[in-house]
Amino acid sequence: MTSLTLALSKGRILEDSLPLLEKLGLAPAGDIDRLLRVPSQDPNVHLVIIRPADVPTYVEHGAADLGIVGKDVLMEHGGDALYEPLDLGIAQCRLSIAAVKGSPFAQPGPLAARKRIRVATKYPEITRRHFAARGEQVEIIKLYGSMELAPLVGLADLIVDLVATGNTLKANGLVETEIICQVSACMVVNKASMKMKHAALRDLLTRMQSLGA
Ligand code: PRT
Ligand code: MG
Repeated sequence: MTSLTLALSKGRILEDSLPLLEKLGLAPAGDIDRLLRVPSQDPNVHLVIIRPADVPTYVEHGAADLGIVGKDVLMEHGGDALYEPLDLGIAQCRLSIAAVKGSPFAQPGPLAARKRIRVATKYPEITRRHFAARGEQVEIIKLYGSMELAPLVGLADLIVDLVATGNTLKANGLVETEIICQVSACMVVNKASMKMKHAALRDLLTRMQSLGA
């Protein structure tokens, strides 16, 4: 039997992935809080549990045959080297622009009249592409988390961040001014694996699809 390695995004995507893995008979057969590599209930499928941002890299290099990753992470990474066969519909949110409520930056629309807009984000590539597509040049301030804080302390005029319920923005006195894109977790597959392990991968992807993913 062909053996497969599936890379899972640690954190909230992992939580949303577990019920799906359960249904597929691929639930972790080991302590996922401690182990980085665990067998699954299927002896032919191993799981690796890694930082979300590392999943595209593992799959691209063939260290994992396939992986579950947020579209936000995939878009930021650049997904050309991977097959993206399935939207799993889990870990849904959206990537949005937000500003301090009542500030001049809270008005939707072009930024043309304003000078050197500073945008704080964990997603510099997506942000750059988004504004560049509209012919707007912005100064991008790369952060690794808690983007909501940046406009409150004068580090940035806008943020580009994930929004689910909107509660975090609201609690911090911020308003969403524009949705860049909808985000959910998807399955990505290594291109060489897709050829070499075609039958095993097809079978797995078909089973996933039949679960309504
Ligand atoms: O630890 P590391 O830095 O590697 O990753 P991480 O901390 O970003 O991982 P984690 O566990 O937070 O998972 C992130 C992934 O989950 C993202 O890449 C998305 O694909 C997905 N996801 C889905 C979300 C959300 N929903 C989400 N709401 N990731 C983050 N949020 C945050 C958002 O950044 C904001 O701070 O939740 C807050 C907003 O939520 P609401 O409900 O208040 O709007
Ligand atoms: Mg984290």
